[in-house]
Amino acid sequence: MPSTGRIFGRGGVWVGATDLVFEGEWVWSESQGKLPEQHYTNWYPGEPNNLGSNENCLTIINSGYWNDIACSTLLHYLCEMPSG
Ligand SMILES: [Ca+2]
Ligand SMILES: [Ca+2]
Repeated sequence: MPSTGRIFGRGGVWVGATDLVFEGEWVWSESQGKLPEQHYTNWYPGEPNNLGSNENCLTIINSGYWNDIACSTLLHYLCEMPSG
């Protein structure tokens, strides 16, 4: 079984949540479900920190925790598939 570092790479992977519309209000792009009211969260301690007032997109980092980083960062991504 590969380590999460091998799966996610050094910078992590994109998943579809953002607080771009309202700072600090995280929303899944597909379902529009808000975090954490409607969904599990796993932020790294101290995150989301909106570093430089420019971190508005959610990534899963090597440890499996979540981090917010600038949406313009080039990373791999995870896709959501319909169930069934
Ligand atoms: Ca932000
Ligand atoms: Ca961050």
